[in-house]
Amino acid sequence: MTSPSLTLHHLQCSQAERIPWLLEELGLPYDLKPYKRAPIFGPPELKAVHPLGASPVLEDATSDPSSPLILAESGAIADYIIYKYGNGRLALAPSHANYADYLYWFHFANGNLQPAVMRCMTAKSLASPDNPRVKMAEDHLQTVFSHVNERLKKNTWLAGDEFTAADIMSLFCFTTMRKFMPADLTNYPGIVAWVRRCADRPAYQAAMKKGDPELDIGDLVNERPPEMFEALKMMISQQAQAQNN
Ligand SMILES: N[C@@H](CCC(=O)N[C@@H](CS)C(=O)NCC(=O)O)C(=O)O
Repeated sequence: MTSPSLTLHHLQCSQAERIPWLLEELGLPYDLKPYKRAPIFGPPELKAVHPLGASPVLEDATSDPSSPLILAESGAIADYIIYKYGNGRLALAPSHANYADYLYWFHFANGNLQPAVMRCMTAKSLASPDNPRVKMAEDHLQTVFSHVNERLKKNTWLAGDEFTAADIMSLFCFTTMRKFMPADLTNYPGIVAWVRRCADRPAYQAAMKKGDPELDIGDLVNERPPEMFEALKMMISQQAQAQNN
């Protein structure tokens, strides 16, 4: 097989980190094009790559360098890489006893976990802590985190005994995303132990060093939330000042 020619359009401090991690685990070559947030959302240059201006975006020039394939959506990108260049590694095959677990937890990341964190983040940014909608969003997030915690108290990895792309898809919500939505993991020891198992993997460390050298992995894996993303912290304090004036 010819060596793949892959470029990752990588928004720093974002869920885009999933894809370099996957590629490092698979030992596949790639170029990484980093983009800084401007100051909170993606910079306009990302819109030139994909209409949504969101990241990750994969550019695959392997078959046709003059007209590379452009693919967004981290789940789709992960499946594409796994099946096109990874011989199915890091996925479980239909014949595997944990096939359904793999599918469930792979899709749970973007289908349930991340929306629950986003909902909580949005509710908290729009209303005061005692607002019933904030309370509902927090309760739901607790239910979702408890569900993941129970799974990880009984299993080393989300799909069972094997590390898979389901782990890669999910980690961001418990690490880097907490720089935007400061969730405390103290009550979720199963999740914390798994987060540390993931962060100990050389492929994760290599990917973070390439894509997000400014992020402190030690800070991301604590039970207590990591330092808030600086531009968001500033925005929140400016809003608070404006309300007080
Ligand atoms: N569902 C998409 C979400 C992509 C997405 O929204 N990425 C965020 C980073 S966490 C982004 O690029 N935001 C910048 C913006 O929307 O301006 C995926 O899984 O790839």
